[in-house]
Amino acid sequence: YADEPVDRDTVRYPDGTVRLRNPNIELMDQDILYHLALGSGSHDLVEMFGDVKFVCMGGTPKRMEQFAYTIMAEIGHKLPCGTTLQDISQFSYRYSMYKVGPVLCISHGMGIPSVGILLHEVIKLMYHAKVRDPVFFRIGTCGGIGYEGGTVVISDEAVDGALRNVLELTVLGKNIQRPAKLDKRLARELKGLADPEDPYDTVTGKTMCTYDFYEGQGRLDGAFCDFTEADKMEYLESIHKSGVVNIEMESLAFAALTHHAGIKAAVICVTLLDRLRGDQVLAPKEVLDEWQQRPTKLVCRYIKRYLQMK
Ligand code: R2B
Ligand code: URA
Repeated sequence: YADEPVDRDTVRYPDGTVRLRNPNIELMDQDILYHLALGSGSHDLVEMFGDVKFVCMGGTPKRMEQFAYTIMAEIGHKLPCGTTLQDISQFSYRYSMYKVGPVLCISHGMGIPSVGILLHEVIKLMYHAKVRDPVFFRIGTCGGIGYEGGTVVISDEAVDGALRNVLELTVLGKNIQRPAKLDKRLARELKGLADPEDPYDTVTGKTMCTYDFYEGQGRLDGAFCDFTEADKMEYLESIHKSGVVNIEMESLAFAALTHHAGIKAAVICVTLLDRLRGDQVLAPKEVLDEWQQRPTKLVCRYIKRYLQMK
């Protein structure tokens, strides 16, 4: 497919397992996945994670725990009698991780650095566990550009605050860029699972990813603001014209690092407000909670379809 990441086959082994683009790892006696509280020496990672097929990430530990219980009910996964789901990364005190059969549910915190550190370790986890062809999803929240609160947005590409389709990072004092590509076919398949009966819209478009929630997203309501409302609107209207449909804070790293690893990935977020109309998240908590279930439903449908097809 024209949309497939060009280097997926050079990045993975022929059996679909993740090949690490780092020769150092296999030379190490053991690899400690510090922020996950796991290690290749201390845990049998193949035994624990070898059957994983889907990795679902979202910002908060609570939401990912809820997602784990939802997907458990949806796919009919049973826990041993009298047990509850355990947070596998509990003692990292950083991220939370729940495993429900082939689905791994992990919280990623806020922002590119947080999701970036996690992705390094989860991609290595996939390698150590010999997971084949994993699919990664980010289920999140965002600000809509021209879409009211409660709209589901599937990203077809991620751009930074200057509309560049790359993740830039400083390595050994030099700036390097990695293409922030998402799997367009997966995005189309997800869009195809939106139910016309859903009482909200599901749209596809370009996602802007910023390093900040306030000034970085053109908000007037942070602790600091050195621009006018007219400047803000001019910027938001201009990115809207360039095809940006939403703004959030992780998609650039999520797209760039999964693409670099040859892993299929999608980002599905619900808008909490229309940024063309305001800055503050005003919807009541119960409404926000219901909205946040919406991207989850799409991902559940995708996973169920896949498991039924097996
Ligand atoms: C969406 O929501 C968070 C900020 O409120 C951030 O993690 C994001 O991408
Ligand atoms: N998350 C963001 O990053 N921005 C918003 O406006 C809402 C949620």
